[in-house]
Amino acid sequence: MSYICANGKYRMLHLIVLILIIAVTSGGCGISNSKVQSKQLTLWYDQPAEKWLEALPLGNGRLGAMVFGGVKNERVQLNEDTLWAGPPVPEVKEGSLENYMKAREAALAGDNALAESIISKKVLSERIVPRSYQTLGDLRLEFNLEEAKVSNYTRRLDLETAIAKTEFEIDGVTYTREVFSSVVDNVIVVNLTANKKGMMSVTIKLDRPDDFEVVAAGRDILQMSGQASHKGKQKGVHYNCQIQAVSKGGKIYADGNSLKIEKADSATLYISAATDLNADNPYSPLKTDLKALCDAQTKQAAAKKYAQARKEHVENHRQLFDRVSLDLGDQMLAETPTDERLNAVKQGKQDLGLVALYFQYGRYLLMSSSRPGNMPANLQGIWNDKISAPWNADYHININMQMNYWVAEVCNLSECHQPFFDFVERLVPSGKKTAKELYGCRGFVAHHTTDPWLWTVPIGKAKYGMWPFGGAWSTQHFMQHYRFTQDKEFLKTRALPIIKESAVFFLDYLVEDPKTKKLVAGPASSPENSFVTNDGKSATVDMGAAMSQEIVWDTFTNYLEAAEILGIDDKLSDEIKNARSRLALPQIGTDGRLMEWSREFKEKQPGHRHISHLYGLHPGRQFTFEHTPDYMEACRKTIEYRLSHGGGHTGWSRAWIINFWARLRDPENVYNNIQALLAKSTLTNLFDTHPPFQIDGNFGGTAGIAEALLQSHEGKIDILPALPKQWNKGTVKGLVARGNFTVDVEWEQAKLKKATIKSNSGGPCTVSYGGITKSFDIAKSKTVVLNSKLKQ
Ligand code: FUC
Repeated sequence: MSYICANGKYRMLHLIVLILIIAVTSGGCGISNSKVQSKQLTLWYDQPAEKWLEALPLGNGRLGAMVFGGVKNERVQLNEDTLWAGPPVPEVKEGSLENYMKAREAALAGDNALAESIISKKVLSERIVPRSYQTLGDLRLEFNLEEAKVSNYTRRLDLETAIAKTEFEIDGVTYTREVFSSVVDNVIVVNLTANKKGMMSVTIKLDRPDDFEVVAAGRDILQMSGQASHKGKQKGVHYNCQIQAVSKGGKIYADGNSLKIEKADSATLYISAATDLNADNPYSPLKTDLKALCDAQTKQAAAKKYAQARKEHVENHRQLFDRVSLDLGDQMLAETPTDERLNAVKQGKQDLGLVALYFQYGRYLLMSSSRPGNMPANLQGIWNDKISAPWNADYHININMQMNYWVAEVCNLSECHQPFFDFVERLVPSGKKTAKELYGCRGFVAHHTTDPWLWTVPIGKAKYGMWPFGGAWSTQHFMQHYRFTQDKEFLKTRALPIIKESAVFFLDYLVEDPKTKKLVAGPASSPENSFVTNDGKSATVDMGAAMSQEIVWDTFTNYLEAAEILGIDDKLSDEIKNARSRLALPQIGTDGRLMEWSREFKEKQPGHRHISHLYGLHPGRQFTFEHTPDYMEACRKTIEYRLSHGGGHTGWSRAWIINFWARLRDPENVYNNIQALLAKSTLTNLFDTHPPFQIDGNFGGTAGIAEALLQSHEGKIDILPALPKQWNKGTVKGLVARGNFTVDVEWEQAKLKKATIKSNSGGPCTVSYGGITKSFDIAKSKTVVLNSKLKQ
């Protein structure tokens, strides 16, 4: 930027402030550090974003914005969560059932390479790409300001208010710009002010990389519309976007396809957008008049005063955001810009305040990208500036989308889980068709990925495509939601029915291994690793790969638990019990690691990013210290081996590893991998990077931090199960444990000081800490307060 000098000065200033803070917090000269506290939950920078990946994300679950904070030219990149290119989508290949059975025969006879070749040629459908989630476009604001004169520049994202604010001075005038995406008003709001009358002049434009038309509709409205496509192919949704400008003072008029505001005191822009995607039945688009809808939304919002719309937005946001707080005892660096803090971590420094900020950012991102009634968070949440995003920013369900939701329940954002449930349920009709046509099975199946067009067939290459477990893994979330909320109605009407569809699929899909007489699933891959067969060939599919068996076990166990709670004990339960007892279990290899496949094949990538065979450790609960200590040891060896061969190199993989270590109650490795996630896989706006940007690692990392502080998958509340000693003193409030308990924990010298457990449903509660386990009966809405010996 051309005002580096001014910023250079500013950097000096905050260095001095930083030294002062250190003096205050260590020496205690009595100055309040409230200014520091106000920044604890803020990402902030002293220069505008140059690249999209430096911009700051906002979202109301549906409408997303990335704010750059430019002085002369401001760009606010926009998203709407249903804006997708469209069909054709892959269909089941003709003859695939017969050929799949031939591949199975080959695999059961031990010829994995032959099975692979049949599958590749005759079972997998063609990958039809791109069919991407797309940008809605860019709001461009052009100001007649001289960048060289800027001083006191800051841009920030306050997680407590969900407002992005850019502020700077030029010639003694302070310019302030605020942007937020309102759940209450269903619009994005941009407010532009100057603290001297008549100083706010701006040209407002709207564009998109492709497929758009912009018109000024009257003197204060811009409208953009079009149909998503990829160069005229893969035609998808029709969309509409409207900007309504309101100014205080000055004049406002249309100039060609842009709006101009001149010499106003302030201005506010209200941005609405909508598409005709019919999420329940995407092949039959909505008939809504999109222009009329957007017009009504901006008009309604614009009828409110800016201050009122802002107030309502902040109140709405805080209802969810304020439920959880985390203090890791070190906030000294809150006065330092976030990018500098991250750089310091990359240099090996510790910044626990940044860890706490990252944790809350994960919660913020879920609230911003997944609110009830909307689409679930995709590979990029809702933020994407491209027409063709990496992996189409689709819904990968071989880890990524599930990882997006690991935070939802434990981090007290249960309602943000809803879009995931709605989406997975929408896959069922298509998944039943695929189960029947491709496998000759009842029930529902989905493979490694899908999108709003709800297709469920296996595509592309065997190593990722031939994997019929994406649907079943997703049903695990329904059971988790019940376990956390104790919502029996949800269990009965939504969880049990969908888990049943997956369980029934597996009853039909499993086959007896002629040698062991055990039931095995396959042929299927273990995402997305390859192995070398005993005769030196490369293959990816196997009968009874560890993850396949673990997902089947989990699905069966979830069904049986749900049925028991609901008092269902019928023939199906017996069949499932019987099948579960005959399931082949994962094995431990001669080197002590958990075997990824049914035989001790050499993996082609020993540091592979997926560590699928540890599903039973996390997010499953098949492996625990209490019941399967051997598996726990094998899991530990598996992760160590992967890490020593370059594993954890993608953000999401590192995030999963944090969760694994937390389950293995290994605080040191939790700490080291959180450091690595920040140092190696985090961008300056704290987005996770695969690379490229992929949001799963943000959510997985946040979930991992929660998992170090609280676990509840073993039928009891485990307090501080993997607390790193570096998090010496701290407090977490508002986490949720299975059984519907809200838990606050305070610790000192890395030891529990006080735990406060509130029961939201009432009933028995077992708590564990430091080798002590105690049970209590807590009435609904009542609280117990425990000390380090778990005494009340
Ligand atoms: C999975 C991973 C890739 C990537 C993609 C979107 O298939 O193997 O690393 O994250 O999803």
